[in-house]
Amino acid sequence: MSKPIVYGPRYSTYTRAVIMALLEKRVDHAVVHVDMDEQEHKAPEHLARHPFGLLPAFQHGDFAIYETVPILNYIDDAFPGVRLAPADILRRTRAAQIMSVINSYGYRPMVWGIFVPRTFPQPGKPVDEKAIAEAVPKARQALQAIEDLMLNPDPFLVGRQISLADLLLVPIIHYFAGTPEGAKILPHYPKLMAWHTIIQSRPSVLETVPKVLSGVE
Ligand SMILES: N[C@@H](CCC(=O)N[C@@H](CS)C(=O)NCC(=O)O)C(=O)O
Repeated sequence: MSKPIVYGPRYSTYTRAVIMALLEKRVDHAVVHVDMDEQEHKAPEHLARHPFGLLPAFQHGDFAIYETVPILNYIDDAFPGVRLAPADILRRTRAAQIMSVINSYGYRPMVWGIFVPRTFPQPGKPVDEKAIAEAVPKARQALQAIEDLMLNPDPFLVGRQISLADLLLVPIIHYFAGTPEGAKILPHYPKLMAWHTIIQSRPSVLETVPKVLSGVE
């Protein structure tokens, strides 16, 4: 079958998680850039891949998927290599629960509520400090939940092996950690801090650092 294609920009946290899964499994793949600034994700060509106009979308042969969690599960099941879903039912369930917390409660306050307005202030407009301040307790609540759900003393979120939950979370924490709010809040979650320190040296993480973080254009 032809190699899988990821549609999305490498700076998108969800797209990055999918690319990291492919790297972890050593799957040869292609990435087709879909630019958010240019609104390419709302163009008919992309809406045909993802009716909600979000990123990423994924194609393997004639099988197309949108929504990151099923894409990650498909990659794990369809390709050989390291298993990214824990075999143990409790660990697998905790990983699924953490992914749900990330999607439902963590992504929006950390990325859109704090990282985006801090990193890309609108020219000529003051930063909406009130909106950022409102996102902070939401981010804290999600981080506390993830910290509580982590299974210690293992280095990754739910065990000794990296899991789909780690891949979904790392791009978000990577962005958030670079904001003043993240730098202040994250030290309150020692397990997450230790996890972030360890996972940052993972090849799949290093290979996918977005230009916005690496400073390379
Ligand atoms: N539920 C979607 C969320 C994907 C998502 O929000 N992606 C962001 C980029 S990281 C996006 O497409 N944002 C564009 C927009 O909100 O218009 C998934 O799990 O794939």
